[in-house]
Amino acid sequence: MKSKRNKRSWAEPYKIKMVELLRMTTREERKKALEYAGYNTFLLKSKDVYIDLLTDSGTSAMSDRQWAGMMLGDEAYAGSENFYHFESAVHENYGYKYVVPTHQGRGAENIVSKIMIKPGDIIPGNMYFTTTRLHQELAGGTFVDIIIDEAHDSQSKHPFKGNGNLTKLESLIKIYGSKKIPYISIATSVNMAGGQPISIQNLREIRKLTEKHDIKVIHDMTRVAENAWFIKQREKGYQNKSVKSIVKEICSLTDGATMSAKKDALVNIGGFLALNDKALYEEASNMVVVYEGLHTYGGLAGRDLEAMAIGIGESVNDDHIRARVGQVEYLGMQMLEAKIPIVQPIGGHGIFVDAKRFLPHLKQLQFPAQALAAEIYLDSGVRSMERGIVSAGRNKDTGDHYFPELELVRLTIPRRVYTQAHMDVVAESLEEVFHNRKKIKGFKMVHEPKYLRFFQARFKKL
Ligand code: PM9
Repeated sequence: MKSKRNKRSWAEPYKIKMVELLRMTTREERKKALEYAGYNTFLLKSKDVYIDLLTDSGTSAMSDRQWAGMMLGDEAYAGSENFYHFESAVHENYGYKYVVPTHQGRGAENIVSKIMIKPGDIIPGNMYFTTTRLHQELAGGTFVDIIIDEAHDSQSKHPFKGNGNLTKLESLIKIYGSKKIPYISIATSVNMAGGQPISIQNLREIRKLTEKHDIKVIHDMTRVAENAWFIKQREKGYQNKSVKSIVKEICSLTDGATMSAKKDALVNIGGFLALNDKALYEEASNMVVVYEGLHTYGGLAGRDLEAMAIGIGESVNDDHIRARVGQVEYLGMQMLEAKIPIVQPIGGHGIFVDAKRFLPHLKQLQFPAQALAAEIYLDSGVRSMERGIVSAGRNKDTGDHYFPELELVRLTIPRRVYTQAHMDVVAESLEEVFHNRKKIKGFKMVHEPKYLRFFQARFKKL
């Protein structure tokens, strides 16, 4: 047996105080559940799911401190004590000057799009995200992808596949002029690319170029701490810096941010819009009363704001992030050992299976990732999510499907929820499905909602 003397595991910096019991199902029950759900994992009942890797959004386990904070909820309509704790947490950990709470990330996206985008505007960004792009479009804008080409290639091992391509950005500025570009939308840990980070160096270069043209940088900081961890691992000069200081440096290179606190910030509900510009903040804090609630609660209860304030602090702790990303890597390594095609490098919040390579016998319009997600659920009760042609939706002007290069199934790991043994079960299931892959049939879409179709679309087996 190989010696373990020099090995150090990523083990969790917490222990379990309370458990939630799960229901195990039979294959026959799962077959029926899939039919009921129109083969869309979003439409399954969670009681029918064994290991839920649909999303890392709002699915984290809160700490005892966060639960204790919930009991300190000051449920005043205006000026709740918890709002001020939350505001201080944003100042201390992210450094933005002003903040407006929202019920979740898309609430912030709605407000920032409404106050900054005019019809006809162009919003460059490092790969689209579903809700972000939709709000930009609803405000009259058009999103244009400026991420580096490597991000669209599941097998490229580029260490910073979230980087923006400066040449693409410069040419957009040349074509449209800076007056038509209200801001550039920069995500940390780019979700649709597989949870891939952007480097500080690239962010600095983007900052320099956009400053020259008086264009703002709005940061989608939903998974900023995971991005900071990869910077610490991969970028020269950052090995001895804390995740907290790297997070703050990232934020300092941007003018404002939208945040879905349901991810990195370890809460089940919550988000915010942060801004450095006072006039924009005034507009946002006025707009929030139309869509979310007063600017000191933004659609959240006082107790939610308190949990978010505490979660923000916990999220930038190095030990927390080491274990969080370590668990994702643990699952990814098992997939690689089994020769299952996944996006590489392994990302921060989940394993993204390349459905085009997994099911080469299916055409993209037969929805391979949707079919694969259904098959994984059928095999083991593990719920995952399609991140391919269904998620990409249709071009708002032509009505045609987008055909994204990446046709992926996302196995998203909730934070502080599952154990190493759960990860083993997931890997074993994927191996089994991979072994039987040739038998998997494609789908046709039989119900297609107008907005964000992946949430509610229904399918039939071909
Ligand atoms: N992301 C996710 O599962 C939940 C909804 S979409 C399936 O990945 C980014 C990068 C996100 C994100 C949500 C939002 C929206 C914005 N940016 O869900 O509205 O990953 O809190 O945030 C989801 P909310």
